[in-house]
Amino acid sequence: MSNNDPRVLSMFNDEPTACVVGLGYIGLPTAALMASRGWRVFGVDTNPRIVEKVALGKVHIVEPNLDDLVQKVVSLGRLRATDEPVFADVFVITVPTPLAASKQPDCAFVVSAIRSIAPKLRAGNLVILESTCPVGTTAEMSELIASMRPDLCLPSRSAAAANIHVAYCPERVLPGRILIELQENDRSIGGISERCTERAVEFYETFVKGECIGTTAAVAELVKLSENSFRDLNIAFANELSLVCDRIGIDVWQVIELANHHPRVKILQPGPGVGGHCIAVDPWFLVHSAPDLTPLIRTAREVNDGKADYIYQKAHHLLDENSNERVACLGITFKPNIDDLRESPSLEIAERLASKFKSRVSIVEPNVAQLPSCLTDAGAQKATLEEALTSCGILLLLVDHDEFRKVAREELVGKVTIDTRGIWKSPTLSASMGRRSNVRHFRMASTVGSAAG
Ligand code: SAJ
Repeated sequence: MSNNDPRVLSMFNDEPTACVVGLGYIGLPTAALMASRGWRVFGVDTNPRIVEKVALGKVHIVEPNLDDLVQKVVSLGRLRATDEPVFADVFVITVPTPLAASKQPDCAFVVSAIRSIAPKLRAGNLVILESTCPVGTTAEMSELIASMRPDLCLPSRSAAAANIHVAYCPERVLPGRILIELQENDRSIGGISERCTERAVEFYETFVKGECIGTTAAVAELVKLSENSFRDLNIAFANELSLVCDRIGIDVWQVIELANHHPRVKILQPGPGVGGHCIAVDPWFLVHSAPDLTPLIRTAREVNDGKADYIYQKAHHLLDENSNERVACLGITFKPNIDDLRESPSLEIAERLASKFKSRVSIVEPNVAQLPSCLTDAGAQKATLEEALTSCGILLLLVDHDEFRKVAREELVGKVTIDTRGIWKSPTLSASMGRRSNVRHFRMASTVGSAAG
């Protein structure tokens, strides 16, 4: 059945309503998209500033085209922001599941979201959990609702008699492409019972163009953890390779580029570590579920975290060696061209340098209006790219923002650089054969992401 097909929506009722709990990076785009596809949506958040903003048709996150869509659906009255759940046909939970200091998953927000919707549930409702969770959480949430609402029948008690449907469907969208991927990506949709899966698949087919694939809740939970752990492992391989190349003085990007000419090899890119709220976090959920069986997944996390420390030590050494020079940290977000600082290894490196070297540290971050206080309190200064290129002898490239890619190589002459993303690297041998004398214009401090030339 095609997307936005009236027959699909009519499976719910004439004007189906949904309550999306958690208006963050996933919840707000999901709520806005659903509102544009025939749903009357209530977006719920416990943060009054977010509710206030969305109620005015504004957004609190940077994501292409989201501002226009939210403005449109709010002005049409299809999306309303509120601070507590209302009665609806479908409830979608999109709250964060952070990692506790002990590296254990913290599902407190999910539990409190479920507690907040439980009083509003009515027979026939569908409850969907999208937050990344340890395996078994969806079933536990079904049981939590059962304990709070003995008047309802939950599928974890009786699949046949259930009058509330509960399912898990992880989000898998990439920041920067969220509105596109929300519609186009395939979805793994796992109910507590077969009937729950069917209902949830019907729901997603109202706004997803990708394939909606039914499974069980536990499988869908593990699929999500596996996807992000797989990517973390692959990035860890690239990061480990970059350390080996640094020690023996070989350009890691040239190695990767050439290895990737093999038809069955696709090595990812090294960097200053892995950030974001997903890949840097989710593998620990798997490790937590079976610590004795997951040495590879744990080690990948440690390798990626260790890369940030390695870069910090390199920069520290350079600042010690060049005691009259200042360092510019270029980029502090967790990946390029976004404003998201969550779990950012670049921010961690900049913060450690700032606490040690104070005003010798400048920060260039075009996507963030105000530097976090951990940097300013330590004495680091915000600078424009031009200012940094003029006043800093050491350049620490941490994020491959478009602005940094455009820096002319002549601007780097005489600077000491650590290019953790390989954007200022020399051309590969084959590409540079005819112009090898042009390759080495500036002093590279490290082959961790730089060409020795
Ligand atoms: N990174 C590298 N080298 C690479 C690729 C990425 O160092 O070759 C780093 C990035 O710089 C960044 C981190 O990894 O610090 C994560 O970036 P990402 O682009 O790989 O992923 P996220 O965190 O933006 O989104 C991931 C995606 N998951 C997968 O690709 C398996 C996305 O599809 C998920 O929806 C998202 O996690 C999530 O919400 O779970």
